[in-house]
Amino acid sequence: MTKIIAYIGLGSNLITPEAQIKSARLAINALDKVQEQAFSSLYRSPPMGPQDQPDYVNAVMAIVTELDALPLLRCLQTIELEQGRERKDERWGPRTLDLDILLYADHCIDIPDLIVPHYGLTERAFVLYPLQEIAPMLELPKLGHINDLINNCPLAGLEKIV
Ligand code: ROI
Repeated sequence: MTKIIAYIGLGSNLITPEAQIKSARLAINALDKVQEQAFSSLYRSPPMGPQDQPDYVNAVMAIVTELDALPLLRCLQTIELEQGRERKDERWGPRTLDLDILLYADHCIDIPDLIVPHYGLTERAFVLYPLQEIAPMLELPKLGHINDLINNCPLAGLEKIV
């Protein structure tokens, strides 16, 4: 199996979000056939969607992996559950941990459980800015250069956590 570079978006707005992101990073690193290549700063942003929920902490991680996209997704979903993720009916409600496959090399995937590139990517400053931090030259399949996406995406209150 060839090695693939994938980008994972991490987000949390419940139960010490910074700690959730840090322990998710450790859990992803502990996966078989996954190595961390880069990890962005942590960023804070107001919620996109319903406003009656806490601010989010977000980050983006680059990994090198020999897992196919769907097995990788299943591993990430297991980590979400281990960190207390509850699936609620409310759309875009608060969550202890959200792990999304943003990109999987230059593959375009559209199967019932998984759309890659991630469908919300171009509108989400909390994804694009940390992604640009760790991959400033990135060309995204179908979407173009990361810098062009950033130029069309206002910060919307996103702040780097120092
Ligand atoms: N808003 C922000 N700022 N960060 C997120 O990670 C995030 N995740 C979500 C929704 C509810 C869309 N809003 C978010 O899933």
